Order: sequence, then structure tokens, then C-alpha cells
Amino acid sequence: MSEQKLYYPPEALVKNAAVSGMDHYRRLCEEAERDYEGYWANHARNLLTWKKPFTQVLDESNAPFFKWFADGVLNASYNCLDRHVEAGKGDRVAIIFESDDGQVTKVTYAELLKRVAQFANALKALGVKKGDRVVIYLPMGVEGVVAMQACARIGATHSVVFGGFSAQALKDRIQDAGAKVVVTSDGQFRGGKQLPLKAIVDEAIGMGGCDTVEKVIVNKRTGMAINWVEGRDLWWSDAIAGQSDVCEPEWVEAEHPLFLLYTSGSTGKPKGVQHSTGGYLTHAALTMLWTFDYKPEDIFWCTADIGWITGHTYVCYGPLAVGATQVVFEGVPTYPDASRFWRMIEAHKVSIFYTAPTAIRALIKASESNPDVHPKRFDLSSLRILGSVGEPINPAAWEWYYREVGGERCPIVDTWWQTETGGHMITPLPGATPLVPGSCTLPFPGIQAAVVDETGNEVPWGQGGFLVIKKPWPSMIRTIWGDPERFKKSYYPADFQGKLYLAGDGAIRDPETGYFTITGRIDDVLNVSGHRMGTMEIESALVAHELVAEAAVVGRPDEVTGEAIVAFVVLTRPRPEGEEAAQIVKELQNWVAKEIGPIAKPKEIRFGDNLPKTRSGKIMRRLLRQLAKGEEITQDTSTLENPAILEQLKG
Ligand code: 6R9
Repeated sequence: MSEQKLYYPPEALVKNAAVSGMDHYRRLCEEAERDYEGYWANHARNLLTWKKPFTQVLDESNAPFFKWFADGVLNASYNCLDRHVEAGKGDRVAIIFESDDGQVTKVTYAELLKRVAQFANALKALGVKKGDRVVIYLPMGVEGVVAMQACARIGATHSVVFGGFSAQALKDRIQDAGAKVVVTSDGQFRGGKQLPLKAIVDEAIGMGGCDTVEKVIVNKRTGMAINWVEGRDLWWSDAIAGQSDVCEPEWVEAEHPLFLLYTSGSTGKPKGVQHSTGGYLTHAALTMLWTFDYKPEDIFWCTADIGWITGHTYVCYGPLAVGATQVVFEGVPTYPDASRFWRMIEAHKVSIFYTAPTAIRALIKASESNPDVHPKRFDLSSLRILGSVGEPINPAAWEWYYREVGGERCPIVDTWWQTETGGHMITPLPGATPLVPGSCTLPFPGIQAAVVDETGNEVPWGQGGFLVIKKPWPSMIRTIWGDPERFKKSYYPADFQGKLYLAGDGAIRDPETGYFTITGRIDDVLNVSGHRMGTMEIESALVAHELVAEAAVVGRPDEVTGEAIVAFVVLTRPRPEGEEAAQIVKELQNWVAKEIGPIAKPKEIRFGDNLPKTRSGKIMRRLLRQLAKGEEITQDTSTLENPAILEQLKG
């Protein structure tokens, strides 16, 4: 990596950047090193407005259940809305919304505040109180942001479920969170199609076990026909009718759970990652200013869905906390054609653009076969900073993004972070860090990242190991909802004496620069198009089908989606071939889509009479991974119970 070309930020950008040059970056890191608590306390004080200032900073007394700014009192929605309006910025556009069919709506800070307050009052009228959980199952749109902010306003803890998740997945989340209210819409538009949402909510609740749900609020989006449960369901418009558009925020302690967001881990059950209010919002705001170098003149666009952490921190909270004007979009990057992003950047003069490698790779492919959707056909001169998130970006995609989209003048911030970390952890700063394609470079100032071996000792640069964070940070996960033991075990394992946060990724540092490169998950978590999925979740879904006796799921590198899901399946009947096999593959693919969601559909399913197992009965996933990739198995397979099976599973 050391011989690779470095990409330096343009002079003009360095000059005006919030973090300007590497000396400045190093000074900030040293400052944090010298007085860790003082450093974060300053940011929390300067970036947020507190109802009652905090006097405590980091509380480690019940480690690893760390607390930050615990005696401080604030409200996230006040910080995202009211304070900008009070500062005379009410007429500033907060959201430029572009729908699936290209219609544009603009909402100012003053209008957004009113809509949030009114919806907050509607929730209160339904009996939603501080600490209650509200599940939000909405498409991308202003309503999603309004619903999240309204929960924050009254101290209700929201849990957004991505609109692509199935009834089963939704039910699991509603049940685990114990939600009192579900907010949804009749349907959603996606790539020119109408897809149901309310019907999926009905199905989820109909499965039983969701007795905590008292009300379902339905926003009218598509106008499609829906079923109605009298007494339980009510239209969004009826819920807000007659409600005041003024709502005093509920002032909450800094540690109050702002939201739960479910993500995949290495066991079958998704984990409800719990985030705080004060620490979370501090880092959301700080990373807006430093990683994106956000300035009041900027138009910010993060393409993530609010169903993912990126949509929480860099659509709902970060941009609003700093008073930014941002673009929010509904739809997919390839509809009406694969120039959607470029057209929107041109139309809305986007200056900071943040998306996922999988989208970039899909758009590269599309522009190769259709020159009309190539970014060079569009005026992208408003861009000054590009970002990447969700998975490793391969150097070829990086270079294309840099050259064809950024015109070789926009630094790319390749931001490594996770649902659990709340905000950016390892990332270039655009006016400081020389870039290397494929590397997320160096830790954000104040974040102490390291690569360690299985005993927790730091390995020399140039040697791979486990990525860990050495000190607690303000926006970190507080616990797993309802399962503190799992939180401890997953993130502060005993192997590291409970002292290091284990990220679940492998990493390696460049021998000369110390730059980090993420080498992928070290657990059984796959990353498909930037979406996290547990192999065990998919396996459980497969074995729930009557035809399936046993299943093992692995990832295979994929040119567009990063990883693709490959399932090895043993059926309860003889191994099928030809047309029959093809039919069962289809059926199982649809089954998984129904059980979890279309994103979890295996791309390939192979049938065997058995799976490769050790004599003690462990499935040899390493071999399956090689088979999935089409690699020749060269190593010793004598420990296998049934070596002949490999031939059958070759595909
Ligand atoms: C923000 C987000 C987290 C996992 C993470 C890692 C992968 C995210 C990355 C990256 C390489 C980057 N990941 N960003 N890998 N480079 N810049 O995506 O959160 O959905 O929880 O996924 O995604 O494997 O552990 P989440």
C-alpha cells in the first residue's frame, strides 16, 4: 500500500476546512489524548444546547455500561429544530425532498418544527409518554423524519424498521421493543412500483405476540386499498387534526434512549442497539462539521434510508443538528434511469454527497452500457466533498468516483463506522488527510482505534488482526435492548479483559502510514449492498421451510453487491436435479424474502445429500466459502466426516 499514490486535498479546501492540514489533525488527536474528558466535554457544550448543563463527563463506574454527560438535560428535537428557528433561521430550507417520480417539495426549519410539534402532540394524545417505544415503518420522505423527531421531542424511543423488511422481521422487532404505537403508510413508491407497507404491519401484528401495540398510525402515501382495524388504526391526518403545532419539548437526561435500531449479529436474533441522546447527538454534529466539513453554504445529501444507522445519523439527526439544508430522496439510484443521482446533484446543487460503494458499482456498470447515464453528461461542479459508507470501497470504484463524479477535485471520505458506534470512527478529514483508495485512513480525533491479536495485544503495523476501540466514546452503543449480557459478551469480550470494544471487523494498518484498511467481518455477518445480515438469521429462515433439513449460508465476493449470499441446503427429500431443483431454488428464495426481506434472498442455492462436517459435527464453513467462490479445494480434508460431499456441492 505504501507505494500507492496519495491523493491530496485541494489547497482552497484545506484553507477553509474545519480541520485544516495534518498538523491540525494531529493537534486535535493530542488534545484528546491529553485530556480525554475535557476534549469531549468541550464539544458537547459547544455543539449542543443544554437545558441543564452537565457537570459529569464520562462515568465508568458500571463499565462497560458507560455513561456520558449523565447529569445534563437536553432534547434532541429542540437541538435539531427550535434553536435554529430561535436564531432567526426559520426560513432556511431544512429538507429538499424528491419523490420516486421526481416531484420536489421543500420544507423550511420553521415548517418542519411545526409539523414535528403537531405530530408530537398527536402521539401524546394517544398516550405515548417518555420512555415508550414507537416503531416507525415508513418509506423515505419528510414524514419519516417528522415521526422520528416527534418521538425525540416527547422522549419516546423510536425504532425504525427498514421498509424492505418482511412481516416476520417487523413482528420480531415490534415484539422485542414492546412498541406501543406503530407508524406506517399505506404503501410506498419504489422504482415506479407501488409496494404495500400497511398490509405488512397487519400481517406482523396478526402473527400474535404484539399485544403492546395500541395504535397504528397510517400516512396516506400511495392511496392504495388497505384493510382497516377499527379502534386500532388511524390516519396520520386524523391523528394531527386539531393538534396544536406548538409542543414543549420533554427535557430528558443525556443518557435517555433516543432510539433502538435493530442490526444483525452472529446469532439468529437481531440485536436492538440502544443509543443515548447527549453523547449520540454530540458526535452526529461533530462529524458533520469535521468529516464533511459542513459549511452553511453547503447542500448536503446522504442517500441512505432512515431504516439504517446512516439514515439516522446523517439524515435525521446530524444535518438538522447543525442546521443544514439537505436533500432527501425516495426511490432507487437506477430509476427512472441510472442517472438519478447525477441529475439530482445537478438540479439541487449538492455540494456534499454521501453514498454506498454498492450504488457506485451499479452506476459504473450502467454507465458502461449506456453513455447517457454517465456522470460526465451532467454538471456536477457544485460538488466539493464525496463520501462512502457501509462496506469497503474497492480501489477501482474509488478511482471512478473520484475522477468521474468528483472531477478529481473532491476528497472522498471513506467512513468506517457501525450501527453500534453511532457516528464516524475511522475516516479521512477532507481538508487534512492524504487519501489512499480503499483505506478509511485514520481515526477521527478522539477515537482510539487499534488492531489487536486474540489476547488483546496490539499487533505491529502491517499485520492483520481484530479492530478494537480502546476508550469509550460519547456516541457508542449503550446496551442491547433487553439483553445486557449479550451486549457485554459481544462487544467487551473476556478475551480482552472486558477493556476493549470489539468491532467485529478485521483490519490491517499500513506499515508506513499507519492507515487502516478494513479486511471484512470476523464473525458470521455478511455485508450485501452495505446491508448487514447474519448468516444464522438466513439459515434459521431456510430451515423453517418444510422442505429444508439443514442449511449453511456463506458469503461470496460479488462485483456489484460486495458480497452475495450462497446457501448450501440439505432437503428433507432426495437431492433434486434439473427443473425440479430450479423450482425449489425459486421457492426457497421467495421464502427467505418473505421471512426476512428481499435483501436476504440467497443469490445461489446448492443442494447436497449432506454438508461438509468435521467428525465432531461442525460444519466446515471455510470449505463452503471456497466452494461458493468456485475455488479448488487444495488443503487437507481428512478431518472431514464425508469428504465426498465436496464434489456434489461444487456447483
Ligand atoms: C455505517 C454502517 C457496519 C459494518 C462494519 C463493516 C462495514 C461500514 C465501512 C465498512 C469498510 C467502510 N463497513 N463502513 N467496511 N469500510 N467505510 O454501515 O453500519 O450497517 O451497522 O454496518 O459495515 O463491516 O462492521 P452497519
